[in-house]
Amino acid sequence: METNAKKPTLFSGIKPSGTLTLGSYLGAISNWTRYIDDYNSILCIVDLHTITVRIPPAELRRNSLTQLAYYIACGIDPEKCVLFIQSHVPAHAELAWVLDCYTMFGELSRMTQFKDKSAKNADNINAGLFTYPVLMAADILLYNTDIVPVGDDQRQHVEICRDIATRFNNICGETFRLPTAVLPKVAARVMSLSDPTSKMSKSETGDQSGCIFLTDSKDDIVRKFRRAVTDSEASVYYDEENKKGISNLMSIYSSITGSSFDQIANDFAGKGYGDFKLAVAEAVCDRLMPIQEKANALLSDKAYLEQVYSEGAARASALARRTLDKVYRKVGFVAKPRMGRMPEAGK
Ligand code: AQP
Repeated sequence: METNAKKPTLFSGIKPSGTLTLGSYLGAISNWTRYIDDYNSILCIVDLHTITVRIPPAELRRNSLTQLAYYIACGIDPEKCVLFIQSHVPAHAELAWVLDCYTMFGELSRMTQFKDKSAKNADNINAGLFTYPVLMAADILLYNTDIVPVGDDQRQHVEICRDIATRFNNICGETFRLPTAVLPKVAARVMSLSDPTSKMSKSETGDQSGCIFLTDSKDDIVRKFRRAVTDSEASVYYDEENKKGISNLMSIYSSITGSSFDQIANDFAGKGYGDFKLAVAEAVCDRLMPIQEKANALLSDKAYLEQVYSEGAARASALARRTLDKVYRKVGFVAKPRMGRMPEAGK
């Protein structure tokens, strides 16, 4: 896909830290597909971010390719966007270093995700976990991004990206466009079905009964929704404070079917929670089963996936290089010699 100067730019990505969840799908991926025709869409598998938490190498490789197949199966057409794997474009890590020098220790210390992940990984509070938002700022700023469609948990990271960009622009002169986070109207934070006070997360290793994975079988999906934690009132209406479980199920159902909360309450008036849970499960299965089938077919065609991520990396590299060169000039680095003019090794 050639980028079109008249269209605004969208950037987003997901860590291949596990199997994609209904949260990743409703909070991010399904939103990307809404914008793909009207934006230059730069979509990424952010593997560099993933190693802030320990993950076996074979698992990371497998997750990355599976995620690519699922992006495409969910409707991310590689002909309509730039689709690539983050580590294939070195400009991300290069810009992150420069931006590290324009980011304050104090502002990184306030990041909610850093505090959460540090608490969960007390034996591995590494510097990458701390500077994660700077790499994310580099991801976004490299492409002159206008919008970043993300779930609610990533809103703070887009805000710090704006702060870093503003600081750099003030010190070095106008360089970066300021991006805006775009959150879905419903299901911006899909909660665990077994504990509706905590977010549905793909790297949750403990009790997985609250998490719908995009690879789950129909039976597993129905079983998980049947067991979803709710209240004892048995009346379907939206109340995020007092009926967290039901409100979460209503958000999921609304996001998939397009029905408003009032409509749902109306449709299920006088029916028990059992009927509603089953309806949500069916809506989710109807959406996910064709995606799974398509993803499995794609995963058996490794050559095609390689072609997609290779072309994506070439396009992303060309776009990112322009911004990185500009940044290097602004901070005062001597222009890089052309490779052809470099002396041969040993001379
Ligand atoms: N439960 C969710 N509800 C709504 N949106 C969600 N997202 C993730 N979970 C939900 C959105 O999907 C994208 C995924 O980003 P990520 O994987 O890079 O990071 P994350 O937000 O930390 O996602 P996870 O699943 O919780 O990953 P782990 O467990 O590895 O930390 C983002 O746009 C996110 O908002």
